[in-house]
Amino acid sequence: MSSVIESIETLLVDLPTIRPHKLSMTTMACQTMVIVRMRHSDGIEGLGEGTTIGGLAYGPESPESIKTNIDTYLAPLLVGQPSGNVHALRARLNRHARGNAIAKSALETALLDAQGKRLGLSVADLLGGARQTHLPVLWTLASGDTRKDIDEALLRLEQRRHCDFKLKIGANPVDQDVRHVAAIKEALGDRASVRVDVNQAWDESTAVRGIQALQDAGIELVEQAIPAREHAGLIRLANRFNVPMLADEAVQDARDAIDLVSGGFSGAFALKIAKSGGIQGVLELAHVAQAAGIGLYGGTLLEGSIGTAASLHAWATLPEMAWGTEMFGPLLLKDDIVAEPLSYHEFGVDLPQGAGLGITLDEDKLAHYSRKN
Ligand code: MUC
Ligand code: MG
Repeated sequence: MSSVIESIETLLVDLPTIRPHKLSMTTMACQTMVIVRMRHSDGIEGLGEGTTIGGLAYGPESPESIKTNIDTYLAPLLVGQPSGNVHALRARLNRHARGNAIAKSALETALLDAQGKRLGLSVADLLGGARQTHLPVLWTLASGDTRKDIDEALLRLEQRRHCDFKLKIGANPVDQDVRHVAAIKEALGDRASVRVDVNQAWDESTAVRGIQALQDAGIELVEQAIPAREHAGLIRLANRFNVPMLADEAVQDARDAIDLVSGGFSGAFALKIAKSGGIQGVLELAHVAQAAGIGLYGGTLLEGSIGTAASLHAWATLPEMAWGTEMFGPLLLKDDIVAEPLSYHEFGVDLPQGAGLGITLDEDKLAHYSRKN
């Protein structure tokens, strides 16, 4: 008899970060992941992860809402259903539940992990095959201190772990942020690509002033300078400057991609499985971008190893991305809940091998870091 989904367990897992991570809207000292354990009647377990940044600071889903909404609304739509048809199960979730992209992404990851294990294929193979097995990974400098950020970047370069750096700005007055960025770019020179992420903190006129100064300082990419919903403003900024604009919060899914492209956006799109409700949704977005000649960037919501591995399987199926990836989430955390951490070396990360995601839980660590109530 074919397999059915038997149970779906969700766990809130709190892991401390290696240093405070300062973004325009919050400072993180800890990351909370929602880990999904989906058990099937053929004995296979699928793993998934739904993770956001800073409670409700980044978007409308918090770790607690992700867990509650899976437990109360989404899991009952899946339990008892045949295990193997991920397309049908995704459609069922979308038919009965609106929004909740991160929760849906966690569930779809668990479905794909289980299906891969069932068929003896990696998730990338399940999606048609990997075109890359070692993906470039950038590092985000966000200690909040210029000297510390420079030292951190120099160390990463020396370790050959990262040669592209993203600076989180927008929390301070624009002139102060620009001085901080320019000092880091000057210290690193041609050894590294330096980009910034403003996380929506500026209005358009501040953005015009800030981006002009960042462009003059040699910054290579400006991510989400203005609020997510201001598509017309983002298009104006992209047309005004030579330095490319990277749309992040503005482009959640293929629909946003079509709006931006048809409005004349030139620049790049940050992909995140969490924004698009999972791997299938993010690949739809990627394919729109590819058809429109928009460059891609493999983004993270600072997921741990499970969410990062899921993203890597998706990115691996695409041609090399114009702006690489930022799949460094596990490196920002003091510890891990998987038996074999992802392998970071030579300025990138290896696509995990093995069936499904290629990830095995460390049960002791999972129990240790799981929230008890
Ligand atoms: C974002 O907005 O890009 C990615 C790296 C990082 O430090 O924060 C994220 C989210
Ligand atoms: Mg961003």
